[in-house]
Amino acid sequence: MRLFLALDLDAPARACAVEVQGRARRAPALRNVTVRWVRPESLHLTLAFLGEVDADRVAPIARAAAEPWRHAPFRVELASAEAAPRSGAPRTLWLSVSAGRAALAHLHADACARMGPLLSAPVDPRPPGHVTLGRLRRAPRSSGRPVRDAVAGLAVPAFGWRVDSVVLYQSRLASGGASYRPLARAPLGCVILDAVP
Ligand code: 3AM
Repeated sequence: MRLFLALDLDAPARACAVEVQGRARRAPALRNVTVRWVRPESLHLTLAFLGEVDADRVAPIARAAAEPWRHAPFRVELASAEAAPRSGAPRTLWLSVSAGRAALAHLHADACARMGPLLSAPVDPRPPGHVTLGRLRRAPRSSGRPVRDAVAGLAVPAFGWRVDSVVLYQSRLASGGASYRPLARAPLGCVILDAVP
């Protein structure tokens, strides 16, 4: 089973991301390439991709993901849309995190420490930093410059939300795009607030 941990956007942030998707769809440079847009209900910030996991490992991973996270809730802000990678054929359109990176890196490190012992391969050590809006299908290299310029020109107003939980998702790949099924959810906020002897 293909699993990942993610942070859900709240409803207003989701609406902002959908609005950016709508403007991107109408950008002339993007009409010449095929983009598989992430459905509104599937928009998320990937905290850690856990990979393909054997069926017998799913329950312990779900139990671990359902344990409260010792991390205070924090605010994530997104600003600026980008086409990645920054050179060559563009493959992904995303919104970059502009605030909350340190908290995200910390939570990601916690997720790696919690999930690592339950997985057969290490978790990608790169801290998270974007919300994917869409994926380009076989875009030619020559589309890179116009696509990157069009996406950078979207003038995204900064928006964000308060992260207060982590969700374990199963990713199901299909020809129409991936769909994500929540398997476990746990709150942030289980912190010791004062010195405890
Ligand atoms: O939508 P984003 O980019 O946030 O890119 C995949 C997606 O994240 C990422 O996991 C999320 C759910 O599918 N992903 C897929 N395969 C991956 C891999 N091999 C991966 N991340 C790292 N390594």
